[in-house]
Amino acid sequence: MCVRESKSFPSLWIIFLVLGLAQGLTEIDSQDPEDPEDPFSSTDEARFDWPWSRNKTTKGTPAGLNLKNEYAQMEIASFSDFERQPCRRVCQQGQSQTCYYQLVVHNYQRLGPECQRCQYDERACAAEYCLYGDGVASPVMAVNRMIPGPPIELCENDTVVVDVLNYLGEATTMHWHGLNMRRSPEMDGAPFITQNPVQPGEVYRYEFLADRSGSLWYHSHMGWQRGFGVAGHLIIRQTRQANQHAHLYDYDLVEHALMVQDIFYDHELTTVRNILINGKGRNHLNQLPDNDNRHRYERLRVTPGYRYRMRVLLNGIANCPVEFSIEQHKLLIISTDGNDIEPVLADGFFLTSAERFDFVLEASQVAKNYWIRVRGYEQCEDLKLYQGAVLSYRGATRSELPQGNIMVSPQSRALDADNFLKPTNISGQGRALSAAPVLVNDYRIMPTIAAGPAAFLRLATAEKDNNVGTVALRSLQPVPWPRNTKFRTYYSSFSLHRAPNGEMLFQIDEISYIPPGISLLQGRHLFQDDGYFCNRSSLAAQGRNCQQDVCECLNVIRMPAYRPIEMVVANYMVNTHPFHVHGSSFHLVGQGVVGNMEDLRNIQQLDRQGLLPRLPDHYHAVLKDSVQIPGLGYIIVRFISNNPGFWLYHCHVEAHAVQGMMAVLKIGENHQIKRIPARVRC
Ligand SMILES: *[C@@H]1O[C@H](CO)[C@@H](O)[C@H](O)[C@H]1NC(C)=O
Ligand SMILES: *[C@@H]1O[C@H](CO)[C@@H](O)[C@H](O)[C@H]1NC(C)=O
Ligand SMILES: *[C@@H]1O[C@H](CO)[C@@H](O)[C@H](O)[C@H]1NC(C)=O
Ligand SMILES: *[C@@H]1O[C@H](CO)[C@@H](O)[C@H](O)[C@H]1NC(C)=O
Ligand SMILES: [Cu+2]
Repeated sequence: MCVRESKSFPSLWIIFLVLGLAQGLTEIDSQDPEDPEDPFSSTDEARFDWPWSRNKTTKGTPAGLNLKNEYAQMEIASFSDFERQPCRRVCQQGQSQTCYYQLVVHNYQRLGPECQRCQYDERACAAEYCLYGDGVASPVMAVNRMIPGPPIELCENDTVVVDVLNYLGEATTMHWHGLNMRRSPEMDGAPFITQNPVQPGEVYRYEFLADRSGSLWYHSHMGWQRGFGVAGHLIIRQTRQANQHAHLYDYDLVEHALMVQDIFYDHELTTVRNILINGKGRNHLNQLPDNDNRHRYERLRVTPGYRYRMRVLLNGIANCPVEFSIEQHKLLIISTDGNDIEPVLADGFFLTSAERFDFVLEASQVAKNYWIRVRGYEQCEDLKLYQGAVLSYRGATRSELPQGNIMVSPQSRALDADNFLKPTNISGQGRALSAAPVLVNDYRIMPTIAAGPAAFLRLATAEKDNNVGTVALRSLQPVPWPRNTKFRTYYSSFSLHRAPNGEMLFQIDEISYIPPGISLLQGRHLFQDDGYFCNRSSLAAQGRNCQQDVCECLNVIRMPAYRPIEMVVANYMVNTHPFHVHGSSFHLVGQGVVGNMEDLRNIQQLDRQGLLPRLPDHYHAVLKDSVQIPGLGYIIVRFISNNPGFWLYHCHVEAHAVQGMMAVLKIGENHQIKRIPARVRC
């Protein structure tokens, strides 16, 4: 009998990989930017029908690919960047496809031997799979020799089949951030929750329906792998008719998708070293001016007169939220976390780890090169980290960099400019949100502002500037629950506990998370009596005082299925945390700063006093999957628990999650959760 979650792959794969590398080298896309396939020479007729620049999808389409096992016979060129993947197409109603990908996750080197030519010739960098980074050599983990990993582009309703080949020396899983895996909870990629990790030398097949559109992403959910490079874009497009923002832009190019990420050197995890944009950026250690030609920046090219949809995601590892802006350009923000919003014209926006914003840029300025600017906050602000990329107009000198430095003054924050989209109170920042209760160091001193819906409406026009808080964004769709719905409220907390031995423990509900030994989804019959689980109330019932003791266990919060659920999540810490749950997107109906809470009873007390206002239903509260909890503040999120299963709930700062800031939402009873058949492969 052989019952296995994943199958080993023979050493043949290694040969394939080597062949693939060789082929990749001979097939280098030596496309000159000026050749006839140049995106920027596309004619006006093509402009609406074909949103992508490099129209090559007709080549290399495998014919008659019916049997799933035939996937493995596919051309090994698919190891690379999926540029010719047949699912990369203009989406048409009713023409869904099955899309196959191979993601090889492997150890690699930033500024490795592939980078020899790149040091002298910028164009050589991409072609030879050189990961130039900031020009500092370091071991990394890549996907198909790329960081970020190859973008996956497909259409809503496509079936996605991804073989993840684990060439690392450690176990891995892949999470599809933004997909709720309603039909296939076992494909969520949460280690020991929805699957057992994929061991080194094994291949695991993920298979799921792309049942929504938007800017999503994939990333490893094991340890720090996401921070070393195992992450990429997952872009799911709609038909033009279904796309409510289609009229706002002319192009939607994958080369305008940016991943911002903070990095470490040499797997040394105590200090953030730099922020990169699509894996590139200035090296701040060498003291060269920002516009010195020896720096390698990501370059986004645009043609004057056109409007471009751009997608930005923050793969944040340390506690390093960032602000994003483009010199001399306004950004029309149209979507967040893959969900369309009423457009907001802004000078920039602010991202916490895992958040995404899509915006439209109109190439309406003088044709030259402009800085795309990213500035780090919290830990990255302490280290004065910032990064640039280049917005390069057709007609500007191609090899040149914008004049001047990336930041006009590294000390002055763009946040102080008008019209910035930002979350409530970036820690340490004074005037983020005028409507929230004023920060005080003692929770009993309460603000005098009126609570209630009116308070929120003032967000959009805060007294001194026009900054808009994330909570003030409006979804295009109304909320999915009827009027006057009664929500069941769960109070939860993010906190830091100093253990008697001095160890700092990051916690949810004052519990440090310990993963189970058997994946909960598959092994749930083994946990029938719940004796293996804990939560805040079960520990309290046992007389445990988690404010004094160190509570470390498998924190499972039970929620009934198919009910309106509300979570009020308080942050006892001064620094912010990105909140993320798997299995459900949520509507953000409240976000604010209240001061030092220290105990969940205090936030419950504030709520009873009506001091934690919720947006009214008619507001169309924004739909998200990741959001920042302000320092000494809270968020209120709502969703319908219509996806029974075991779903991770955690901080999206890796350093915090790894140290215990994680819990599980068990939605529904065992019998309501999908039975997961064992996958037998002999
Ligand atoms: C791209 O390919 C599609 C489908 O083959 C074709 O209809 C379209 O004209 C092509 N566009 C360009 C700009 O070549
Ligand atoms: C996907 O399926 C949904 C529901 O069946 C439908 O409304 C939508 O138009 C489909 N999208 C595409 C691109 O076919
Ligand atoms: C935001 O937080 C900082 C420190 O946590 C505080 O000094 C500041 O006053 C707060 N701002 C608001 C508007 O509450
Ligand atoms: C806490 O755990 C106990 C025992 O497992 C369980 O009965 C209870 O429903 C849990 N409470 C919550 C809110 O999850
Ligand atoms: Cu955190």
